[in-house]
Amino acid sequence: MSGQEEISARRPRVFSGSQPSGTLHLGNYLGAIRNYVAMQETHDCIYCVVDLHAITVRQVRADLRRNTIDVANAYLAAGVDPERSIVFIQSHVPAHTELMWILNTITYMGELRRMTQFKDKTAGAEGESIGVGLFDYPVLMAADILLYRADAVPVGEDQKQHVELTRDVAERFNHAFGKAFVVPDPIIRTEGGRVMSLDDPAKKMSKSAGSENSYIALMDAPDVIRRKIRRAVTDSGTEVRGGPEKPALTNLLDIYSILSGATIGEIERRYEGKGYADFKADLAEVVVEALAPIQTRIRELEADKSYTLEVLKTGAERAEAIAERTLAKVRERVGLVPRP
Ligand code: ATP
Ligand code: LTN
Repeated sequence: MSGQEEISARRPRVFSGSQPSGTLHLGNYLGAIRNYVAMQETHDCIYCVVDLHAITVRQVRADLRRNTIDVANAYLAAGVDPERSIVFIQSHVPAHTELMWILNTITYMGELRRMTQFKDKTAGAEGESIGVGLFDYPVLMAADILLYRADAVPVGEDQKQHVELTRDVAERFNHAFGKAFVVPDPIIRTEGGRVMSLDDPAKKMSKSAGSENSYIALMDAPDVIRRKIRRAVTDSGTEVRGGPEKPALTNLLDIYSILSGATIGEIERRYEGKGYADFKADLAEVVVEALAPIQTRIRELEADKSYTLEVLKTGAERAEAIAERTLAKVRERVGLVPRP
């Protein structure tokens, strides 16, 4: 073990990932990436661009390539520090798919069939033409997390069920074969854990579903952000006051609150006697200002592509060293003969 690893072994470990399946949006930032950055203060962090998850839905080759680098750039621009954290691309470390195979043998069809994301993504599709990868998606995610013996997994609310499945599979393996895995905890912020779509507050903000007006992309220009927020649906009434009967406004208040640091109550008081239009105009400026430094940094990273590639190369090497150690133990536990 190197000196550096000995020191870092004292801190709990974090693993998380985002898919390069489209443009990252404000929901990804508030629900996940913001927490990736914060957790570097207390944890050893490993952040992955999960390209093998993205291909469970058909991707255009050139877009997948670009989106993969874009997600890495977004991590770095938001404040993930490659001196402290490991940043890498999932497909660069083959241990993920190898562990997935082994975990497949102890995961139940019934468990996977109950996953909400699977049900959502296959709603209306004929069973005969649904890809096996979409079904098996949570097992690859379990492999991602368990390979690094992660204690904590920062994700948005929608991924909680997958982390719970990961816990079940880890416990099942440890019980059946002897301890090899750490059972991880999901870390979900109440604030920002579920940012809703701008045109339908019943759906989460998403990059793969819904129209362009339903989300704010990390790289949206200021005028685009202003237009999208102006057009965002609001509830009936005129008062700027949140609550369960006003899901659309509550979502906008949440975004305002997280990005400005003001409480919902403070914001409501600020807009007493004013209408939605004033509130939305100010919210747009809050979002524009919050994203500006990230956008600037992303543009810098795009101008010098070699930096990100170097980070990803080093990241894959460091990740692989950890992953291979876990995998060796798993092989031994299962009874696979070590390669001479
Ligand atoms: P899609 O948006 O296309 O459904 P996704 O965003 O769920 O895909 P990822 O890019 O892998 O897929 O998600 C990255 C992280 O962002 C995950 O931790 C996920 O839980 C979180 N996340 C995604 N959408 C939201 C949202 N609307 N609010 C909060 N967090 C979100
Ligand atoms: N399924 C996750 C992405 C993901 C992930 C992971 C998150 C893949 N592997 C491991 C945390 C830990 C999603 O957000 N759609």
